[in-house]
Amino acid sequence: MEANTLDVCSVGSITMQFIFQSRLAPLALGLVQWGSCRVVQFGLDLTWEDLEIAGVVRKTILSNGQFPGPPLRVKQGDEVEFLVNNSMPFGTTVHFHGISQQGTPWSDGVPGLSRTEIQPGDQFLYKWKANDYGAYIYHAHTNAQLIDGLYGPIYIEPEDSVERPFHLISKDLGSDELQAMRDAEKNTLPIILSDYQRFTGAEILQIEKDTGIDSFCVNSVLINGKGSVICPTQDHINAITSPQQRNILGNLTMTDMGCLPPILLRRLNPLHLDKAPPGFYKDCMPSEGPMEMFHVNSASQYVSYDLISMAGSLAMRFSIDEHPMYVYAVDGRYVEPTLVDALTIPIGSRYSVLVKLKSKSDQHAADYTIRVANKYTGQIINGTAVLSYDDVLTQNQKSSSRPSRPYITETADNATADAVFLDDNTVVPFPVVAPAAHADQTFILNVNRTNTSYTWILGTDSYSESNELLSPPVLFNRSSIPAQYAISTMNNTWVDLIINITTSRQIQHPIHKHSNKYFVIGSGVTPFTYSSVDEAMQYIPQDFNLKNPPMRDTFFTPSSRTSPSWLALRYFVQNPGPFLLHCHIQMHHSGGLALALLDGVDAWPTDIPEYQMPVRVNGTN
Ligand SMILES: *[C@@H]1O[C@H](CO)[C@@H](O)[C@H](O)[C@H]1NC(C)=O
Ligand SMILES: *[C@@H]1O[C@H](CO)[C@@H](O)[C@H](O)[C@H]1NC(C)=O
Ligand SMILES: *[C@@H]1O[C@H](CO)[C@@H](O)[C@H](O)[C@H]1NC(C)=O
Ligand SMILES: *[C@@H]1O[C@H](CO)[C@@H](O)[C@H](O)[C@H]1NC(C)=O
Ligand SMILES: *[C@@H]1O[C@H](CO)[C@@H](O)[C@H](O)[C@H]1NC(C)=O
Ligand SMILES: *[C@@H]1O[C@H](CO)[C@@H](O)[C@H](O)[C@H]1NC(C)=O
Ligand SMILES: *[C@@H]1O[C@H](CO)[C@@H](O)[C@H](O)[C@H]1NC(C)=O
Ligand SMILES: *[C@@H]1O[C@H](CO)[C@@H](O)[C@H](O)[C@H]1NC(C)=O
Ligand SMILES: *[C@@H]1O[C@H](CO)[C@@H](O)[C@H](O)[C@H]1NC(C)=O
Ligand SMILES: [Cu+2]
Repeated sequence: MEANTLDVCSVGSITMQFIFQSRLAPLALGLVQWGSCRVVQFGLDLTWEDLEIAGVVRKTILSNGQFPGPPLRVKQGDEVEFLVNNSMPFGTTVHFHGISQQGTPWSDGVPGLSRTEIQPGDQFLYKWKANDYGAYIYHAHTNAQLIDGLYGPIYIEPEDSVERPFHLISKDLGSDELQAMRDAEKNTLPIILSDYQRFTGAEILQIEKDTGIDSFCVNSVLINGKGSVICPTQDHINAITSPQQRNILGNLTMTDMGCLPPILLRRLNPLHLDKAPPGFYKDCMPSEGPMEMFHVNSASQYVSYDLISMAGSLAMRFSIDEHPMYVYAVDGRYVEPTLVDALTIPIGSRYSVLVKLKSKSDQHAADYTIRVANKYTGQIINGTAVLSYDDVLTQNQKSSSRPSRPYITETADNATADAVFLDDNTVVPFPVVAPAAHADQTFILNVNRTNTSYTWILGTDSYSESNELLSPPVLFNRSSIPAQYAISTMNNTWVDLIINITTSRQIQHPIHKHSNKYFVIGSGVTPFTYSSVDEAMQYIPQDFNLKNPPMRDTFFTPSSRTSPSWLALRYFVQNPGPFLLHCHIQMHHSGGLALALLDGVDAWPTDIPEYQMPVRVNGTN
């Protein structure tokens, strides 16, 4: 990072006013242009208010009065100044998911590691550089506040010099069509998939303790914050219950919310079913909310969407009826485009897709249904939105047209024999970057439940809630975190993390790493009984890919349906500081499936800028 540029940027920004942007003023960004360096200023005022979502009124975190939060759009190379004004009655932090925070570990937003919570009435200025292009997301990182609604999309427009992969789609693409793809990318739109519960994060944590029941059952699937609570009949639920679910259920049935009954958790701890409030895993209460609509026009030929999962619990499978998608970027990095009909989004991942639009004469449906369905075994639930062409079909043409044809069913299965699903393991980055052939250090991190249905370990212990309260945070005192919750690495080295799923029947965990991305160099559905990747490669070389592995910040562990399994991640330590590795299922994270990576301990920053301290709005600090 060029210090000069940084200095100029800081000087340039001093006179700027932060703009607290809302949908009403979408172009109002605080912006300073200074030579080649832009400083983008963005303000988020957080409030805790009643909001109706999917027809249910509940306390929700609003960002500048909105849910989900407003989009942040910057250019690669920009300096971002992100001011959070906490007008809520409790502390909070904001994390920038997927942003590497190269040289700015204090802006990573993990309480206890990078900073303390922003107290009610305080402000905090996060500063980071948009080194990498692509789709990201900001979200709360304190307690279970993510599921209370604090999240919003980030898009970093690539520099012009970055090569796009669109020409790989076909040799026959004309320059018109390539230009249409470039234009679509420039106007890319976020589609945030999430799930909704009628209880707040804090309430859910309490219900888990009171009942002994792990929370995995939700009330609604949201698309850009919109959806409904639908209660199918028990007969319908029974009819679509899968053979795999039946196998687990024995003579029981899925609940009226489509969930596995928690009674199956009895072997882990005593349950107090009577303490579960209605709507926690059963007693479905239907309610209606708005449905999200995406308007397109065939004249633009292509449209681009950034598909983002900010679910708390579900694995979202996504498709648009009769519209295959070219997946061209994953987790904010280009890939060789792959044409698919549907894909599954691990919580926290981003998939950028180009969708070829139908010409007017090819539009045989009035509207095309966008389908999102949960792929995890624990619950049958789905949500829908609409892709609607603005080309003026007459009302007559619209009403005589047929419904659109699905690729996926409401249980996330293929609806046709030839529907193509994305295979994450075969996605090739563009351009390919190969990791080092050998790692300097290997950590085998066991994943297992502990003694209750809602507590987990990653490594040797269950990451304690009290680690969020460490003060000063670990960045300022490395010894403040007890040894069992952290591993240490040296700067400028290669590290292997083997996520060892030690028991069968765990759901696929979306494993997220803060700071820079990892290479997904291997996975397998057998027990990992080796001491390193080098050793494993002597026995099971077919389970590894060091040539062109996916580069991700979030990736599913492989299925452990019938046997323990494992996932091998290799990363380069280049950004000294404390960063979290964790499962992005909110209740697994809260239940301890997390570990602090003390990266580059030989080169930790000592000169931490003053702006990391909270700013008091009405005080002197
Ligand atoms: C910041 O928060 C304070 C109190 O928490 C509030 O009075 C003020 O209006 C907020 N500022 C903005 C710009 O929203
Ligand atoms: C269901 O199966 C369990 C044992 O698996 C048995 O104890 C119970 O009686 C059965 N219930 C019914 C209604 O058949
Ligand atoms: C789920 O899918 C079914 C079948 O396509 C549909 O009838 C229902 O409306 C969908 N649910 C939601 C909430 O969109
Ligand atoms: C889904 O795919 C499977 C295997 O590929 C196939 O056997 C099945 O018939 C397909 N389902 C439908 C509805 O076509
Ligand atoms: C996983 O956890 C269960 C329940 O606490 C325990 O019985 C089992 O021994 C653990 N397995 C491993 C491989 O650690
Ligand atoms: C689980 O273990 C922890 C620590 O060993 C203990 O504090 C807790 O009471 C145990 N919970 C149950 C339900 O046994
Ligand atoms: C750092 O934390 C350790 C462990 O809590 C404590 O003993 C030590 O005094 C702390 N150092 C400073 C400078 O605060
Ligand atoms: C990884 O998990 C397997 C069970 O799947 C276990 O046999 C093995 O000992 C574990 N590896 C380590 C290093 O703990
Ligand atoms: C850490 O290592 C990276 C990669 O080699 C290097 O660019 C960086 O300057 C190092 N950081 C420090 C503080 O030495
Ligand atoms: Cu998990």
